[in-house]
Amino acid sequence: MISNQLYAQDRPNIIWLMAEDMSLDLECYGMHAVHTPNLNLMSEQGVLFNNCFVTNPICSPSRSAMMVGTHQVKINAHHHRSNRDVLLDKQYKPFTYWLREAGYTCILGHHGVFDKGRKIDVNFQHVAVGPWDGKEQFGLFDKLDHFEKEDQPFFAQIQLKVTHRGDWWNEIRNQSDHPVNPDSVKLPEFMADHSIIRLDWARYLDQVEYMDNEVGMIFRELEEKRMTDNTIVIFIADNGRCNIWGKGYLHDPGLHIPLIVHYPGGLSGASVRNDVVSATDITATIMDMAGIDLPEYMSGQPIFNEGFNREYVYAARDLWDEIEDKSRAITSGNWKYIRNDKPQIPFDAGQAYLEFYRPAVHIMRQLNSEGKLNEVEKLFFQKTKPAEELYNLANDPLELNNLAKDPDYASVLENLRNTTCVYDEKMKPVSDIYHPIVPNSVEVLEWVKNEKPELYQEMIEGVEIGLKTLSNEYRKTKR
Ligand SMILES: [Ca+2]
Repeated sequence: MISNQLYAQDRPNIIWLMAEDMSLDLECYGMHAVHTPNLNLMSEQGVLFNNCFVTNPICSPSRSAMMVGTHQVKINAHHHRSNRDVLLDKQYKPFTYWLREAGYTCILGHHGVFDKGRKIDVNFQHVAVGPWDGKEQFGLFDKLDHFEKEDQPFFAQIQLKVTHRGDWWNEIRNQSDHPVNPDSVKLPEFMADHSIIRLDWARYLDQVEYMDNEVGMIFRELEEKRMTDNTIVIFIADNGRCNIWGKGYLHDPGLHIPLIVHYPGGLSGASVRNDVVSATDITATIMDMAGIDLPEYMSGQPIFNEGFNREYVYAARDLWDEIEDKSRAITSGNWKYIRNDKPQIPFDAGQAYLEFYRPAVHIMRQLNSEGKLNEVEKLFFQKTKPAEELYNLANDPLELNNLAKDPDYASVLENLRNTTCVYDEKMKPVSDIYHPIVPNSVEVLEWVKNEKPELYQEMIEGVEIGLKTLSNEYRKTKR
């Protein structure tokens, strides 16, 4: 342990910045109408990845996989917010355990970012701060909110939560010196061009700009503390944007995330990589950069090693609140295959939580009922899901043309279908313990419908009425 700590002094600090619920919606990835000067600079001086994907399109399963560096299905952490009272199977450890063993101080959050950035959200027994033995002690980090010289080498995981939908979005937009003009945004083709949808998109980009500013603040702090050269900064998201086909879906707006790595002391800048990377590879990369041998169980691989050779990212959608779905996908960056084991659950499943947070769905549902959506806009509102989906991402990046039934692509389909089965086998859960949680969003939605019909009507008309405040109010009525 002592020798590790001595050796550790030469090791780089590592900061992992994780934006919430964001797709490749940055200026440096070509998004229109948004200005992200700090992330632009980070990518100019660092390495930008064009094909990074999470292993589940929502928070907790995705974060569980990243925390262990192993696919969430394999470690039985794939059901959203479930199994929080279940121990991580003893063969696995959170990667912060290994970092601490190697002499790193592990820090969660930052005092200067929105809401302090302390979200963990993993589906096994854990606490934020304290030691870990996996039996009686479940601490993932050593301290909160500040990285200092005496913490070196340190690992800091900072959540940039502002981009997550919440009651603060209007306030952030109102405070902005340069609110994004709804007329300047460019909506993806699968969304209806409607003033409320444009405004909602602009509001989202306002949060992205706020978040970019937070990234700039972290870099300034590194500069002031003279840590820039020996600190690796990694920027990533935990899942895609909370909008149509995004968060919750195995389509690219749900799975495809930004990844930028900045390390002036060790990586040459201004480079772009197009090979396919899994979010679990980031975990492996951090351990590798900290000089730690990777445990056998890790499904992630270090992305800067010569031997890095990922062909596919395997992703899964399972329980999310009251929707017990099961779908699996693989992507090579050029091709995407999705197998929907429960095709009877439609894409627009009426999930209570999303009713509160997807203005575009309400608007487009209404337009659909009036027969006003075009063919690609209508896809989201199919009565059932196709059992299989196949997309040629090179020609069809928006995944509008399902080729699964096209005989010309039968062999591609067959190959990807079989490869998915290989992954199903490889990532088989280590146990079948299943302790699902029942969210109260279903009851709150019913209550709003019955007790606050005017507010409910506003929601249907595209106003994001939010869940948190209403949920608190509802709880009081139950006392
Ligand atoms: Ca998230």
